[in-house]
Amino acid sequence: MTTQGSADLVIVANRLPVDRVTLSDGSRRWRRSPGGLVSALEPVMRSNDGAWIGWTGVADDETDPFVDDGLWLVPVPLSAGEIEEFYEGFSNATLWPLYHDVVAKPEFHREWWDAYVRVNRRFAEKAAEIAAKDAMVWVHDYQLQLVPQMLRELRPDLRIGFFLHIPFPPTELFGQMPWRRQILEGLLGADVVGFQLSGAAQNFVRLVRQRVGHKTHRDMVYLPDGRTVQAMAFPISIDTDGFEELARSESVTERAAQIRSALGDPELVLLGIDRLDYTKGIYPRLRAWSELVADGDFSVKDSVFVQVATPSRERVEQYRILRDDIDRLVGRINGDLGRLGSPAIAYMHSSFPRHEMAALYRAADIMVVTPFRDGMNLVAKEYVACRYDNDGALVLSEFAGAANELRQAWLINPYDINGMKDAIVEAARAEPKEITRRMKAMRKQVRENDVASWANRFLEELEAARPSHSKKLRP
Ligand code: GDG
Repeated sequence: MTTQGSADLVIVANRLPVDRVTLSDGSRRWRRSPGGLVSALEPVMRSNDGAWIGWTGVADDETDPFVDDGLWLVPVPLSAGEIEEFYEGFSNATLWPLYHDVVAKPEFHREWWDAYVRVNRRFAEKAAEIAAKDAMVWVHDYQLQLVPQMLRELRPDLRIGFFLHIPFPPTELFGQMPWRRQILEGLLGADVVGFQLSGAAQNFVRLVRQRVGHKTHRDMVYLPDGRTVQAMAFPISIDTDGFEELARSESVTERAAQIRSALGDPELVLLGIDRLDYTKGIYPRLRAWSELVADGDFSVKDSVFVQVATPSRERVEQYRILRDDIDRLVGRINGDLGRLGSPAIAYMHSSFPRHEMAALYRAADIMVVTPFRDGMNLVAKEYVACRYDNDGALVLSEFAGAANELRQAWLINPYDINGMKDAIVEAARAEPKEITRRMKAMRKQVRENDVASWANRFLEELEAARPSHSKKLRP
């Protein structure tokens, strides 16, 4: 057995919640990466000697564990070869497309799988080393599905939770995976396996019954050794108050007005914000918009579509192809339909600070979120959180997890371009009363279910998972 550490709560994720930045004087610092997850977990981590295990984002980085702003961060090194095979390969060119309905064709390579196993073992060994006796370990996402089982073997005393941020595919698609049984067994090392939606939890339980042969009942799996595993939905959310506060600030309000004036003070601003990813449905969305303009439903004189595509996974081939496709599409649409000073689409391939994101959300009359498949989609919830006047319309794909909660959005099927066009027209022509009714209901949902309540619910379930364990987290 590995020597035990002192952390009562351990988060294991592919990335640490910091980025290394080089300042103008050449010195190097860690900068906390923005994101609801870390701010939601920060309080409970501080009161429980929490530690976060993850990669620093830099190849062959051998940084020792360090404390950043009160958080204990424990780096796991990845070599350049492992980044290629484990991260870009198996995680992002095998699992990512397979789990998103095979929107792109997943590639199966045995060397990638070997790297996935090797890297997962490294994360599990690190967690085993730093977790205190009976500690809680919470493993995150598709890059680390083997960690629960590997860790369980090293440290049977731990309570282990796993949360998958992306969809879990139907049995027919998961069946393609050559290492399907190993992945299911990897996940079964956890006491609680969490998903965004209950349908995903059901897919998992069904697969365990079919492919591993364990007994199951509803959301429970019964293992031959007497242990049980619970598969449940925990829809993730955002720091709702934080977004609203930012949106209400004077500087965001000013910036939102500047954005509209920079766009030529159009009557209607539509907005899309996504990582540049083929699952996000950017292509059909822009096509729908271009047809609406070409058909004369909207004119570039008084309306514009702002599309922000944040650079993502640029070394993975499918992402390069997508970038070229979108560049070409935007160029063609603006070439055909734009006028001097009035493009049909204002396209930016760049990432922005949170402040600018909030200003964009404030500046947009209609937010258009059209993924082919998405675990949740936080952008949709962030837009809602920023619309404190109960104005603004959300057009949302029914294939985003968020559609389960944001029922009052204009729900669309991204494969149905005409349906998408109709929804955009309806949202643009809707009476203010109708817009308010819908937005109010969505705001209630997002206010009552923020990321802190998500994290607490998960940790409470994990705490309850093994009643024989007396250890409790300090609030
Ligand atoms: C995965 C799942 C699930 C984006 N561009 C910028 C920026 N962002 C922020 C957004 C939002 C986050 O990144 C993106 O989250 P999404 O949920 O929309 O999508 P994924 O990145 O695919 O996330 C997804 C999520 O995990 C959580 O479980 O919802 O389904 O795919 O918060 O605001 N933030 C800043 N600048 C940008 O340019 N500052």
